[in-house]
Amino acid sequence: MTSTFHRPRLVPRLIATAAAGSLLALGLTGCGGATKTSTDAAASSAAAGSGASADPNAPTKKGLTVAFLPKQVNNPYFTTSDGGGKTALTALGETYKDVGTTSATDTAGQVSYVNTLTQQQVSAIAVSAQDPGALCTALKQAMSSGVKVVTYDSDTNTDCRQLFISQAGAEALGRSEVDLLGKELNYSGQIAILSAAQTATNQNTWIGFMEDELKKPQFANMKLVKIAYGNDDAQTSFQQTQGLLQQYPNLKGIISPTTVGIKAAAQYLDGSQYKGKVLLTGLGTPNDMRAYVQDGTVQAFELWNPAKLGELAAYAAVALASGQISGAQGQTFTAGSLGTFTIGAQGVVTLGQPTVFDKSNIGQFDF
Ligand code: RAM
Repeated sequence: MTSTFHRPRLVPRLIATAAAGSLLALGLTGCGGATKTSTDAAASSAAAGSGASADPNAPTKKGLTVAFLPKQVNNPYFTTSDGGGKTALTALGETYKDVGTTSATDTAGQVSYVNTLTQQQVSAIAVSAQDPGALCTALKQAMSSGVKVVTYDSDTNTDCRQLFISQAGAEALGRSEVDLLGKELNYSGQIAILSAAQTATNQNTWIGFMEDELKKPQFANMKLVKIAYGNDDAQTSFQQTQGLLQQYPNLKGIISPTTVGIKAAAQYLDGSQYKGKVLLTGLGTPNDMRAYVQDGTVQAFELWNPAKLGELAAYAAVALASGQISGAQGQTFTAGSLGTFTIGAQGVVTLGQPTVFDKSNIGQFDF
């Protein structure tokens, strides 16, 4: 496919930080003592470009621009995650840029942004994919023109990026949400899932593990009756919740693995006859969910720290753009105060474990 310049529909939100010379000394200084050989660099990995050689002791390049392209720019979750990216890039004296669509289902818009960033020859793109396949051609063009590509939060196909910065193990996330709801419901009753976009890689992966978890004998009396899609839009998610309750009056629980969805579902339940009767869990931010936990609409839910996810994506992008890593399994890089990370199979780097929030701890978190 030829490279076509598409003008983004939105004016990019540009929050650039100029390189501050004195801060550069704080930058990456190699890989925390890891000794990597060219054989390591060529180690097997499905990630595109990972066969390229890497030098863990290469200096951090100066004057890099890393562009964040979230699923959706007006989503507080991404404001926080990308803010973490900005923090990291500012600390390194590099330039941060943030562009994206207001809708989480504007796949064509997201592709346009990738093309524009490629034209602009940014050093690296950190993207949360709205749709795994749709971005591939554009991301491959970006990589072949020298732009490094990191996905974070929501992945594309493994050959369409160099690294995926994963928030937490997808399997543990999916299974634990079912386990949380199962305990709350005494393992009995109809349940539904309120997801984000139908194409979202992250939600679909988690849902796959939820469905698998539900096959275990202890869930024999819990039945998943519907997966609804709120498209990470507050109003659609609210209406979908209402629709679920109308269609399934005996519904006992909802899992919403999206910060927008769980907030809208909590809002709906809170103002309805179902408050405290239909239980809700999933992935939300403590700030969005605090009131609903305190008033008993929601007992427990999960999330990782989105700011740390963005920070890690930024450090990974800078390490790639500096040639310290190439994306091959086993390579390591340092991510400031987050520590040293090792690239796993298929170019996946995992931030850590999610936190379960409930009445006992929600007061301690502010994001
Ligand atoms: C929404 C988005 C994002 C997801 C979180 C949990 O903000 O769908 O991709 O990771 O929820």
